[in-house]
Amino acid sequence: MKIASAALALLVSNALALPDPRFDDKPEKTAPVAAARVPAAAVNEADARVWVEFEAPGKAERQAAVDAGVSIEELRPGMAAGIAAPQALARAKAAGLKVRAVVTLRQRFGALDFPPKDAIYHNYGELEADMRALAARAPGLASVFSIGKSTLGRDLWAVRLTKGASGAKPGIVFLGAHHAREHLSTEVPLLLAKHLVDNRADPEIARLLETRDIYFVPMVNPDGAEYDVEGGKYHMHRKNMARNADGSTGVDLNRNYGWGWGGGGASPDPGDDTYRGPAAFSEPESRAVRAFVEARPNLKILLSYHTFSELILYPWGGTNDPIPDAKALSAFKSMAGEMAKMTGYTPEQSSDLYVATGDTCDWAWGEKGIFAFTFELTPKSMWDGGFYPGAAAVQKTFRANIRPALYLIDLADDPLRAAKGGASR
Ligand code: 0X9
Ligand code: ZN
Repeated sequence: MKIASAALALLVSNALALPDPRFDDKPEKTAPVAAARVPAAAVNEADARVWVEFEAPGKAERQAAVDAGVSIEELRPGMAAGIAAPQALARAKAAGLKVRAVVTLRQRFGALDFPPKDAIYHNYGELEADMRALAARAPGLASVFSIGKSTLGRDLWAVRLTKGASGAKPGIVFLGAHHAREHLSTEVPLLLAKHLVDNRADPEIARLLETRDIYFVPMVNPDGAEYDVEGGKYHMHRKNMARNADGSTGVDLNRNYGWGWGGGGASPDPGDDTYRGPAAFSEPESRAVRAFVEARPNLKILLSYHTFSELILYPWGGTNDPIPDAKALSAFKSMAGEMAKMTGYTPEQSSDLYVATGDTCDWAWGEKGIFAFTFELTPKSMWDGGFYPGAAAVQKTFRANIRPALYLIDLADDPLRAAKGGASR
């Protein structure tokens, strides 16, 4: 699509945009189906990024790589590996990293393809259809609305589950797909929303639906997610589809939030996979999440799903310091520990993985006092499928994540309860 017609389509779709949803005490009205379609993503086809493996006996080496602009994807004993633009690789080498292997992404991953073997995963259109179907079969409980527009003008769809008036109810939000290629992170919140609706007669779920205000935004980065499966091939794309000043594509939305923005582990180089953007909240997607959160002061807990590595992370991620509030820290640790027992995932402070500034959870906790977690879902490693673990991973990962989700929804009335020894009643 030529620029002029793409811009026109964007204007048309923006003209049809709904007003920002405001916090109120009634279920959202499900948004009408928009007439305009968004333009197909246009991107430079040449991909110069490489897969790089280097010695990493400790966190210092991981941090040096992240600071050089490498996006770390794989940890093995004494080693780490990830994706680097050519300039990030050069910086990593200059920083003294002992590089053991460098191969092109295509050499490393081959020609991966989404459909038909992975057709169970939802693309953007299927996601919207399923969310609408969910709202249609649960009137008075489920509603679908847009929290804003993506860079290319796609609606950022949310589903809200709550029974009856909701103004005073404590809230929780589950986010997916800040990172384009992390498709499982869309499936889990979508399937969780369906699970709650389909099991609304279950006494425990009925109680939560009556007493909590529950939101799901399964695809925060629809432009990137759509591009990642464009043409029936996986593109290993992480960022959104912003066109950067130097002609490169994309901002890392999990480096674009406004708490500690611009510090370590978030690249200033637009070509890097961890590019933080030209300013905090420069991107419509992160701004939409901010506006959504700010309009709902009842939100007490946020869970941002990512893949992969099977980790449960809590703030801070932008500094090695622990959060200063000892009681809150004890609650974070206890919640992460409980959910680790339920899933087999590893609980740790985000920065134990590596220090990276501008992520969703540091902002949500630092700015808003929301108990915010990052889940790195299955698989455990690149050898088990990495970002593309196949169809079988969907149900398995969703099932593993039901109990932690219910646990957090329950705790939303008072997350500090966790510090006092658990959420059981
Ligand atoms: O780097 C990220 O954004 C997350 N990992 S991912 O492989 N999904 O990209 C981890 C974020 C954890 N937060 C910090 N370390 N700040
Ligand atoms: Zn991620």
